Amino acid sequence: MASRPPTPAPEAPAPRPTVLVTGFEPFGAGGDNPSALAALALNDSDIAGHRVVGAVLPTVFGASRAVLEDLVARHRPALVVCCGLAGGRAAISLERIAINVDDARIADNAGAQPVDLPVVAGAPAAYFSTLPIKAMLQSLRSAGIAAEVSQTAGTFVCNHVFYGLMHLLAQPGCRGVRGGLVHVPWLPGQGEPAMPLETTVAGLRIALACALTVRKDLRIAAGALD
Ligand code: PCA
Repeated sequence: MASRPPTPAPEAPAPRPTVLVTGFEPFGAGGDNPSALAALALNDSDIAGHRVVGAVLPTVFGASRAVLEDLVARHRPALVVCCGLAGGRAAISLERIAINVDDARIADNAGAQPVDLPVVAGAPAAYFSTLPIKAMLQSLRSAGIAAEVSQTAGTFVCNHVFYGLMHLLAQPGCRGVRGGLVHVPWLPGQGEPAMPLETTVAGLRIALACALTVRKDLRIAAGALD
């Protein structure tokens, strides 16, 4: 009997590209950190053909960057969006710039309070976000979600991680990977102004879809006078 040629084994489908979304542990006197709840809510979902890896970083200088670098090395994401809580802000805040300074008004979760130290000694004074923040602003507002461009991410752990991320993505091994930081408001009950978690999660989903699909940012005014 003529033997049939062996059927080739079906090829394993190519793994979906990933997008890394991080939040932070609670810090200071606050309870839940909405950034962590949102990152975990988005974990394993699909946005614009990408699998979301949602993770929580320690609110600790140094350790937060180490965990983030490990996540980037492990998942090789196409895009990294770090999220943090900015109590007192009324809108999803798309951060424009990370600066090379740690200046902590309160202690981090390990008790450290660095003052006027560089995030990375000898590195540039600042990095711009490589997210299309104006296009993200427009898509959030069109969806009826309060959004703004912010000109400062502060000098605490969020800026520390943002700077560390942008410094990492500037290295040759991460060419083409885009990243940035988004601050989110308090949850209802934590303080005013607040944003319900569902709105924050929906907003991040819209912002991520935009960042994954828009290559060239828009040119619309969203600056500040002070
Ligand atoms: N917000 C803090 C650190 C962790 C967080 O969620 C910040 O804005 O620096």
